[in-house]
Amino acid sequence: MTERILVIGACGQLGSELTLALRDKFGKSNVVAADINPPTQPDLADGPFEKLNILDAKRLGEVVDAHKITQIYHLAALLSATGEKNPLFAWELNMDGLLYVLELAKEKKLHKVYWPSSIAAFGPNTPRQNTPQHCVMDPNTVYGISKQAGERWCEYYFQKFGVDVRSLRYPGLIGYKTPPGGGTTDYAVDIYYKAVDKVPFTSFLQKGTYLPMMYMPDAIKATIDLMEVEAERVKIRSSYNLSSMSFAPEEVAASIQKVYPDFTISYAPDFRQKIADSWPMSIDDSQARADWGWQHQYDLDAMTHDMIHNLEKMKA
Ligand code: AKB
Repeated sequence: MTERILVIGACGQLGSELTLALRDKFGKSNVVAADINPPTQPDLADGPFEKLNILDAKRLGEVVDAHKITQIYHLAALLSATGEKNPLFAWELNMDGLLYVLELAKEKKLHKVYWPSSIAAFGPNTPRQNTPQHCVMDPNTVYGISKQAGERWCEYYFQKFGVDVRSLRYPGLIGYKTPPGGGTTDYAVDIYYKAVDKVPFTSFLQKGTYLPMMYMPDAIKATIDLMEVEAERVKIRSSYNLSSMSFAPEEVAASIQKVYPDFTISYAPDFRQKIADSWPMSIDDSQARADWGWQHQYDLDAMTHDMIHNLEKMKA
C-alpha cells in the first residue's frame, strides 16, 4: 500500500529538508507539506501544501481525510529560547499539538507517527557527559518540560492504544537551507553565515560551552531510518538518544579558521547560557546504534567544509 505522509511544520529548519527527502523517497504527490506559514522555498511549494495551524484539531482531521494520510511527521513547536519568552503559549502549542496528532492517529488508525524530542528534555541533575538513554530528567525550560511530557505521552499512546509512534532526542541541528528559529544551539548555524559573509562573530554562548550537535543530512537520515525500520526493532517508545558530535563555540571557530584563517569570534553570553548549562555536553546513543543500526556520517570538519561550500554557492 502506498503511504500518504503529512509533514506538520514543513517550513521550519528540519521540516523543509525532511519534506524534500520524503518526497524523493515516496514521490512528490504522496507527501503533503503543512505549515502555519506559506512555503518560503520554491521546491517546497512544488508539491501538495496545506496551510494549517496545529491548534485547529478540526482542520487537522479534515486535512488527514482529504489527503488519505497514513503517516504524520509532527514537527511544529516553539524552541527553547522563544519558549522562555512566552511559556504558556509554548506549552499550549507543544503539548496540545502533539495530543491532537496522537488522538487522531488512534482514531484513524494511522500507520505511524513521528515526533521529535530534544536534548532539552534533560536538566541540571542529568549526568552531563555521555548522557545515558535512561537517567534523571529534570528539564527547567518550558520547551524541555514539553519534550519530556511529550515523550511520556508517546509511550502512553503506544502502550495503551498501539499507536506506532517513534521519536528521536535531537541535538542542535545545523543546516544551510533554512535558518533555525529561537533555539539555544542556533549560534552554531549563525557562525557559518557570518564566516561566509566575512564578518566577525559574537557568540551568545561562552567559550567552553560544549553541546551535542548534528549536521542536517545525518538528522534526516536518522529520522527516515527510524521510521522505516520494522516496528519490532523500535524498543524505545519514548524517544531515542541520538548523537554524532559535540563541540564548544571556540572549536567550531577553529574549524572555520582552517578555511578562513582571518575569521574571528568573541563572546557575549546572554540568557541562553543558563539554558545551555542545564543540558548534556555529550550523549550516549548506543541503544539507537544497537536497535536499528544508527550510524552518523559527519564530524565537525566535514560539516564545516560542506556548510561553507554550500553557503558560498548560494551567495554566488
Ligand atoms: C534548541 O536549541 O532549542 C533546539 C534543541 C536542542 O532542541 N535546537
